[in-house]
Amino acid sequence: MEIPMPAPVCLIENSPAGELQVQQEALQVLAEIHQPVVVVAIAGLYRTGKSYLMNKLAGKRTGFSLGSTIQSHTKGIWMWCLPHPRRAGHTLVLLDTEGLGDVEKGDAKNDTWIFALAVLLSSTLVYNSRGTIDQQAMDQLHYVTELTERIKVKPVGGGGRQEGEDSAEFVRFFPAFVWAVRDFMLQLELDGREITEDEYLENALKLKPGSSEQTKLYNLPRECIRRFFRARKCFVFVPPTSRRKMSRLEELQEDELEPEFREQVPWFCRHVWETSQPKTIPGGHVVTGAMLGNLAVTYVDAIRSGAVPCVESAVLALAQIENSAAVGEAVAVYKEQLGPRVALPTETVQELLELHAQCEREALRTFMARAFKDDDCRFQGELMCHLEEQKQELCCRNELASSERCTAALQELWDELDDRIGQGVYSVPGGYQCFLDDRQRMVERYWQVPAKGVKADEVLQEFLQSKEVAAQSILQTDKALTEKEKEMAAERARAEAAERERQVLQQKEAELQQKLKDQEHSYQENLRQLKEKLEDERKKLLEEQGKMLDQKLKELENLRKEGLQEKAARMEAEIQRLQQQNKELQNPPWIESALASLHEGACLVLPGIFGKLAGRWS
Ligand SMILES: Nc1nc2c(ncn2[C@@H]2O[C@H](COP(=O)(O)OP(=O)(O)O)[C@@H](O)[C@H]2O)c(=O)[nH]1
Ligand SMILES: [Mg+2]
Repeated sequence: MEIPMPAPVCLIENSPAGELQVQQEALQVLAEIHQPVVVVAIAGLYRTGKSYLMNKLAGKRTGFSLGSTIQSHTKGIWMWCLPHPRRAGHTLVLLDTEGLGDVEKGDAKNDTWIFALAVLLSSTLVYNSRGTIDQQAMDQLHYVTELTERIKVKPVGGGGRQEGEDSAEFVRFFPAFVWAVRDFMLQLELDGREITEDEYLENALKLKPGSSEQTKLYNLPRECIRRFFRARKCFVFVPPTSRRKMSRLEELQEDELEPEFREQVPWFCRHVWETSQPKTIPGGHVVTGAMLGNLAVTYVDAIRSGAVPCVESAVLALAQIENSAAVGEAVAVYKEQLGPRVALPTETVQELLELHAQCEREALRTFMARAFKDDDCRFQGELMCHLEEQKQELCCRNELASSERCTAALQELWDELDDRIGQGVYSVPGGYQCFLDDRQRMVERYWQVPAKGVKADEVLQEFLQSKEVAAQSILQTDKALTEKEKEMAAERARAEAAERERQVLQQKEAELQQKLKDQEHSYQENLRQLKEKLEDERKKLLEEQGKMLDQKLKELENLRKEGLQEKAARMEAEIQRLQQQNKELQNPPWIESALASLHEGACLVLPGIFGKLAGRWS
């Protein structure tokens, strides 16, 4: 799928009046993107070459407009969606922040929010600065230290969480961090030894021992970056051209750029394209373009209402939207699957139920792939209900098709007898027996009509019953029979009718039993797929926890190396808490409760399982 997006649009406006607003045009673009998105955001002071670098990531010469152009620009977050250059089936979403720290462009009080939103919405965050990573560059990163007040993980009243407990979880869902240092003129050296860019960054992030106010201030941004961002990377760039030509940068040909710069840019782009992950929410569910739009709306709504955006609440809100859409999509898949396969009437109910089961399995699979955090199985229950309705309707249609075919066949066969009745063929002595023989032949021919479906017996019974008056009249006028014989013949006719009736009832009862039994199959399929999904979710969580644990262990080691015992002790406590959580993940209570919820819901929708399972569960 190619998104026709020739130029970036504003996603979140930071108006001069100090209001944040998600832009409809951008939302419409996102709503059409059903692929997973890899979201790369860039932040940093204005006029540090961010937009220029983002255009490189887009693989375009122009796009995000550069600060040097006269046109006035909306502050906020700009967005450009492109087919991902390295990941088939993914969309690359570039988010450029406009005007961070630019007081001339209006109110700067929302800048920290813009930065927080860039963090919340991206899977890779590029922090862009100029010169060297010095104290000034660190001071400008106050945006990072302020994140603890700008992002909440758990909703308020989330059960007495301790100070710092929330930010300890940032690393679970924060983007990868890339520091781009522009106009870097120094040698990459440390104590006379050549170092890599990453070593340069890590060295700049070293903490100082001690507890003076000054040391605390020095350490804070460094600590935050180390604690919040698991993957860190650094790229340095020389100035792209001479100062004289800088304002015409966009117009310059490649070969007019500084050769070293021309080498550095592709390294950076390659890294971002190849290592940036699809955006996920906590729990590991992958975010599509449409979901990204909803997330932006949820976060901005929270900020506008004066609250601090909360990740778990946003995930829950998103889950409502997605799960509801997943029900719709699953029902559509059911119909789509059924459409070409179904040829009504089917020979037996069994055949129809098997067809239903196949389509149901696919529908459930679709639902499971899209839904998440349906902890109480409300949406799965809803789907179950819809599919049960679909099945009922399918059965009705099947019966109707069968009835119509059988009635038509009988009518056609009967026409012949009707003609003969009209011609008085049976109004002779011995005519009744003759009629019975003809009728018997007609019934035999009826049995040979193919594909009559499930209503064959019932329709025949009703049909013969409707013709009984005519039969009795032939019987009564048959002069070859005595009164006594007529009585006996009438009695036989009644007995035969009763026997047919009994058989039809028996058949109906058997079908009913079969349908109920089929609900048990339906439930088992629901249960099987839910179990699979829950297990999958558990594994994803374990994986997420594992990565978090790795990061914290690494950080612990660093802290010990740097001789920061107190901080190391705190990190150890965090690690212990994580390990405890990991243990609980061996057999998490939410699995049990989700399965119980499913059963509860199923009992309401599928009475067929009720009798069987009630005893087992209560
Ligand atoms: N010195 C320098 N200027 C740059 C660099 N990249 C772009 N510029 C110029 O800096 C100005 C601002 O660039 P822009 O990308 O709009 O910066 P932004 O405000 O951070 O998005 C423009 O005139 C660019 O041509 C760079 O690496 N070094
Ligand atoms: Mg810009």
